[in-house]
Amino acid sequence: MDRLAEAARRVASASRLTVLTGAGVSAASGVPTFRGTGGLWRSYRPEDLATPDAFRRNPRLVWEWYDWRRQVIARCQPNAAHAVLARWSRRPGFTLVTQNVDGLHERAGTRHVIRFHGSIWDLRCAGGCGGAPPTWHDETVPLAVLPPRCPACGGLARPAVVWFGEAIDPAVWEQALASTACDVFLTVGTSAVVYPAAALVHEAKHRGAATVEINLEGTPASDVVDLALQGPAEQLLPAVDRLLQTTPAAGR
Ligand code: BJW
Ligand code: ZN
Repeated sequence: MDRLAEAARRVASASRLTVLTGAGVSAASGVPTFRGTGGLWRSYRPEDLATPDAFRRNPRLVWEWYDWRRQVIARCQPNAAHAVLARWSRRPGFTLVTQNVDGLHERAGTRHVIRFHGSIWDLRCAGGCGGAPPTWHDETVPLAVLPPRCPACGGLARPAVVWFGEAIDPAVWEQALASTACDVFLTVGTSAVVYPAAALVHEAKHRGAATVEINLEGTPASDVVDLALQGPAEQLLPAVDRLLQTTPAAGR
């Protein structure tokens, strides 16, 4: 059986399907990935900007990066990969864990989304003053003032995202971990190098899930999963979805 048919067979027979996505899912929408061609902004690596230290040193520089990304994302539309996952999210037992902060899964209508690294559209008080809501939503592009300020204390606001060295929100971590108790765990468009997100596929396998990867190229996860498919998510997911229509099914 070819790999696409095998993926379709596994997805069709899963009562509990969990999908982990990364930046590659949004690449066809025009959202730059972090690593690889076009992954750099003004020659900074994400590891140099997405950190509390970088923000302490130069909040304006970090906010310029986020403001630029917000402007890019605001012009992007969900692609065929997002659309397939949105359709699958109507199945009972479906969970989507995304490392992406762009909100494109939600814009495609996906249900049961766990935002592992937060949202680029949410802000919070960098000083944690307690006077403002824990996070607030702001889709203004470009932002009127850089860096933006906390409405309660006037101190710096920051993106409500998870930076290197920061812990995943414990409630989010619990939900993501619970989602690894599934029949099929599908990882799509992630380089699988950033932890703890990259640990989820190992956990799913440990718990007995069949594991499948869709990615343009091989990743550290490719050696772990039961089935690895190489190619663009925006083509392979629709191809799997089309095969599902003809695969004797469970759970659809
Ligand atoms: C396509 C495609 C197409 C393209 N179709 N595919 C050494 C070992 C292990 C861990 C560590 C270590 N040293 C440090 C750490 C910890 C660190 C870490 O993992 N670092 C690694 C880089 C080594 N992790 C952390 O710090 C985490 N926190 C933590 O560990 O806390 C501990 C703690 C506990 C208790 C208290 C306190 C602390 C936090 C990690 C946060 C990551 N944050 C970011 C930024 C989020 C906000 C923002 O967006 O600005 O998350 S970094 C960035 O990487 C972002 C992404 O979500 C994440 C993953 O990237 P992703 O999605 O995989 O993108 P790419 O670009 O890497 O890959 C795209 C892939 O798509 C490629 O493979 C392409 O081939 C493919 N592709 N087009 C299909 N069309
Ligand atoms: Zn404040």
